[in-house]
Amino acid sequence: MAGYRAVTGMVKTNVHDHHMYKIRMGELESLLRALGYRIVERIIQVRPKETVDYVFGKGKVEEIRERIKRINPDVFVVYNTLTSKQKWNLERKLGVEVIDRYDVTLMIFREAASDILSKLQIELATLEKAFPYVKLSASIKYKKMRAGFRGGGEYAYHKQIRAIQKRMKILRRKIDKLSRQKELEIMKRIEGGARIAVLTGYYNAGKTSLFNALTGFEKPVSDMPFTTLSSKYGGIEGENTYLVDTIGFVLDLDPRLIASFQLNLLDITHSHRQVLVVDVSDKLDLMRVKLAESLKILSELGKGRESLVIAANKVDRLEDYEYDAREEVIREMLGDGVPIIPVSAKSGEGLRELVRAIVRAPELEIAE
Ligand SMILES: Nc1nc2c(ncn2[C@@H]2O[C@H](COP(=O)(O)OP(=O)(O)OP(=O)(O)O)[C@@H](O)[C@H]2O)c(=O)[nH]1
Ligand SMILES: [Mg+2]
Repeated sequence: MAGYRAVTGMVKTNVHDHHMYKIRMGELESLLRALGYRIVERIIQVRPKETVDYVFGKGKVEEIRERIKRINPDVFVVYNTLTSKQKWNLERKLGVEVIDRYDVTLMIFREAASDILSKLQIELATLEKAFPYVKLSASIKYKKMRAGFRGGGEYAYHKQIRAIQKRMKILRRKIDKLSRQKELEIMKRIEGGARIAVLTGYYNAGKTSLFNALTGFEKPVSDMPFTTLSSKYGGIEGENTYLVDTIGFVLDLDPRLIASFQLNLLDITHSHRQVLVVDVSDKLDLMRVKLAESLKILSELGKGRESLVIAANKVDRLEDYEYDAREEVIREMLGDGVPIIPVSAKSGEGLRELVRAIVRAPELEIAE
């Protein structure tokens, strides 16, 4: 995909937001760059509400059309989540493929998937996302055909829809079976008396790097987003604790993605301790949003602060005073009682303290 050009766009509905939208857009653009796209233009409209037909307002769509015509990109990527109707209308109006943030995430997942389970989940998520759009476009085409010649289109339309439905059903069944197996394995480990500590956090935070440093494994680590899709398990030497490396989060995570990757989140649900890996070398604002969203996801999965440990990773990239400023922000957001351990998976700094915080018995915490 190298050399492909993308224009990005966003309808910003919060008129008071003068800064955060740039950070969010920047994150989307770095995902696109990881896929090999060059960002050639960014179009923002400030509008209290998205429009039902085009997301953007009518006048703005005309302006976008002119700009797209001049730039001639390969794709127009919209930050906002698009309905099938909005995607269809925009594509007709602009004459270019239009995708949203969720599509971009799925594209990256597809590139990263190497195991069977991840591949099945991505195929299902992609089909579920595409299905309403396929239905809409097929029905529009079918209606047009019927107006012209009657018949013909209907058969092909139903056949295509049925084929997709059948495939989704097969995928769901396979994933269900694997989920049950996985849940049994998790329960077996717990019943064996092991304590489960899960490494969680944003993609590229350094979860796998820490996992490797603590377990002695050599699982793949890279700058590419979502290097890890399915969980990895390993013991911490000398401790009755299983460490689990999990799939990363992404900003404004789509609920459909969470639903499709439920299985991967089972590890968090069943864990005794959650180690939230925070990349403290991120810009302060970005770190703050990521942390807030991570805490929200963890609490939605039923995990509170009492079992949380913060691994403030990549301290090797910071001066001491820079780290202190970040720790202060984290402390402000979490309140007292949650251990914040400065670590570097790269230099090994703080790893011993991290292990101590991970294996500490919950009874002791209450007494402290
Ligand atoms: N400087 C520095 N770089 C680090 C550190 N830990 C991880 N990295 C780098 O950060 C990038 C991401 O590391 P990973 O361990 O793959 O991150 P992850 O959280 O597992 O990412 P996903 O699997 O994509 O969710 C890699 O380029 C690592 O080399 C650290 O302590 N210091
Ligand atoms: Mg990883």
